[in-house]
This record gives sequence, C-alpha cells and structure tokens, in this order.
Amino acid sequence: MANEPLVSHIFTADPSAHVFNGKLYVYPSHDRKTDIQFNDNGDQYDMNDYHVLSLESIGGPVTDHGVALKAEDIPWVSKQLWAPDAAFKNGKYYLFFPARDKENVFRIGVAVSSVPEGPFVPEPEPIAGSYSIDPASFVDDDGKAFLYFGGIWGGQLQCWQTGKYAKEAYSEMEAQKGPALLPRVAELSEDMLSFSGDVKEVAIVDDNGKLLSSGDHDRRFFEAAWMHKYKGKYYFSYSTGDTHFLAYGIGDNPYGPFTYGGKILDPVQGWTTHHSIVEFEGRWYLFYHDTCLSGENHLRSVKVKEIFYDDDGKIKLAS
Ligand code: FUB
Repeated sequence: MANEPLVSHIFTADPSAHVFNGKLYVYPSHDRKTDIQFNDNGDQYDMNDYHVLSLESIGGPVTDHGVALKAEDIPWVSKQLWAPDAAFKNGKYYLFFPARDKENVFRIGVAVSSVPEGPFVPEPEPIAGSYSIDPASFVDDDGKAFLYFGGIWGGQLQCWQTGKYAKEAYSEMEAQKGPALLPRVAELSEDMLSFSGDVKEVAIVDDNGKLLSSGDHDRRFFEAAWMHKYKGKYYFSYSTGDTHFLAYGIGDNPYGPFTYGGKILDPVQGWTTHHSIVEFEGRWYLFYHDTCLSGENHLRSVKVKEIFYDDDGKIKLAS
C-alpha cells in the first residue's frame, strides 16, 4: 500500500471511514486555504463545506462525490465545519458535524440523506444538549446508536465542566490539575436526530483503574474520538493533541470505562492527528491525515494504512 494521500485535488482531514453497501465511504473535513494566523483556538481551520469520498478497494481509484453539505445551508452555523462522521440506520444516512453557532460556541449538528454520498439535508438546529467538537457515531450490533464527542483547547470542552457553557473557563487548561477532562457520549434517539439519554463522561483509566491525569499529555484525551468493536470488545480511540499521538482504550460496553491500551500511530507531519478504524473485507484499516502535500498545519491530506492486533487484542503501533 503506497503511502500516498487518497486524493490530491482538494485538502482533506479527520477521515471517518465506513463500509456502506460493500463500499468504503470516507467522510473527511475539507480543508481550505486561509490567511488566518495559526493559533491555539484553531481559527485557521476555517472549513465551510464537506465532500464525501468513496473507494471500492484499498489502493483503488477514489471518487470525490462533490459538495455534500455547505455552511451557508445550515441555519444555525456561523463558521468552521470541523471533523464529521456518518452513520446508517433505518434506511437513512446521517452526517454528524461540529461547527460554531452564531454565539461562537461549538455545537453538533446532523444532516440526513437517502444515499451515503449525500447531499445531506441539515436539521435547522444543532442537536439539543450537544457541545464541543469531533462527533463520532457508533451503531452497535443490537441497533443502539451512540454519539461520542469532545475536544479540549479550541474544541471548548473545558467550558462545559459544570454542564453549562462557561466562557471564562476557556483559558483554564494550563491550570488544570487532577484527572484529565473526559470525552462525552450520549445514546441517540431512534430517529438519530437527538440524544435519548443524558450526556455522560467517558472514563479512560490506567491498568489500576485510575483515571488518566490531566498532566499525562502522552495518554490523556484531547480530541478525535472514534469507536469500533473487535471480537466483542469496545475500542475507544482518540488523539492526544499536543503530544500528537493516536491512542486507545478497551472496554466491555459502549460507555466504558476504557482501559488505556497504547498508541496506534506516532506523530505525523503537522500539528493535528485524527483518524478512524474500520474493517473492510476481513482486514483492518487506519484512516488518518498528515500535511505531506502542503507542509501547512491546516492543509491536510487523508491517507490509509493497514493495522494489526496481537493475540491479546492489543492494536499494534502502525508502521
Ligand atoms: O479539522 C479541525 C480540527 O482539527 C478537528 O476537529 C480536530 O480533530 C483536528 O483534527
């Protein structure tokens, strides 16, 4: 498998890959050029639409299905269409996406289509009770669907520690002591358009069952949640952000706790790292991004590589 980007005619990032109808569909962010200076807010990630990619085989031709959803068609959005994900349930396809609302607060929206490549029709309001960034949907074998989300720093998760938005908590990350902030999960309603249960914290713990600490930057959650299932176990994976690893934990149910299992990918070129893990034709693949085509943090390109498990179900570090 050549280490080439999936496509080079546009910049793509944050790939969420799924197999629908026997074909691989990738739901990435669509990066674009901007003059905005790089900052810890992530203002330079100023995306305003989504494209959907598909491929029939790994290494085979990739189809860009064009614009699937754009910011100007979503009534509640002001800017920054960040990392999306998609799900299939009850004959429909759902695109979940984060964006800033008119008050500059990140929320999560959902848009619906009858086909996996879209176009998707957005709901007029964000999902009630949603906040922060990087939604990852997961439909379990029993049909129950979940949405994982959250991201610290520019993703604003630190502003939601009391359950209500506290703007003044935005810059408190440096002072954070004790357990790390935790990603969130909520069960989705049968129609996939709302949360049917409370938003819960997703615990990531060490081998002794202790929550990872906020100072443990090599292992604690930063952003880029993803859920997959392997041999009956639940694998919650994520980016460690400022230390640039993809890491994961293993649990017995969709809510966790997830026991830290190790790294999936060492730092790639570029500040961000974000991924998905999917089984396709009996093999497991990691979709990820780097900045090899641009050399610019905010202009990324999606790639794919095969990953492997050891006999204990641990994911081996991708090579
Ligand atoms: O693409 C914008 C943001 O960069 C995503 O939401 C994060 O996960 C990071 O990849």
